[in-house]
Amino acid sequence: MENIQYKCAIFDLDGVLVDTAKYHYLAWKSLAQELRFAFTLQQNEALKGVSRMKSLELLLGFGGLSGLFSQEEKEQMAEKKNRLYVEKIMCLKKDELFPGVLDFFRHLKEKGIKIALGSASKNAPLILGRLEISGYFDTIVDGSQVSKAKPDPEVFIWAAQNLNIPCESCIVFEDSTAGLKAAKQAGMKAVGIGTPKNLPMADLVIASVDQYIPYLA
Ligand code: B16
Ligand code: MG
Repeated sequence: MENIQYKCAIFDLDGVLVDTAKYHYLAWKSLAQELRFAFTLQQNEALKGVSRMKSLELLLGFGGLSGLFSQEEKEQMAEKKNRLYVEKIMCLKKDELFPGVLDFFRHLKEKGIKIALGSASKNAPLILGRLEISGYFDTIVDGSQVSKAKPDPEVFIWAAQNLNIPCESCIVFEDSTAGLKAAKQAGMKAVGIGTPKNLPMADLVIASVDQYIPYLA
């Protein structure tokens, strides 16, 4: 991967800055239990980076319950799952921020590279507040501000536009397939956080964001 000086680093939230996927999983699992089917950690992988309503559709599919509920019933289920999830993230501690994140943010600030959030989560502001990192961001775009969920590039394009930076000068850090596709569609560099086997479409895969420090020009 070339050593370009990007002007903006856009971060996904869940799975890149903090492991909230485990709390999403527990909340969806409770809902599945109420509906009397088992929901596995492996199935939860498919929900990463996916919007709340799309996640519910996938969950109902895993339980063989697709097409059985009205829109109103599904909205009630999604609300219930969110209440369970919010209960859990209200207790999130700032030491749950992944190691190396603050170090990387400081390197970006030193280089004059803007920091943006591009998350599908409507709970992003609450999570950033709990982690005490809201002040690092030059712009925050979350699930409450976009009309099209990842893999649509809207969330990342908004972040770039808010900062008046061309898409090709942005680099995205993402842990999900949907998010990496969105970054590529936006014409941005897509760095996967995880393992190369799971993220084949990434331009580069690293285990944590601070491993990108040596690539900063
Ligand atoms: P909420 P990200 C995504 O966040 C999560 O990965 C995904 O599991 C979740 O369903 C989605 O946010 C919506 O979250 O229900 O809190 O609005 O990875 O894009 O930061
Ligand atoms: Mg994510």
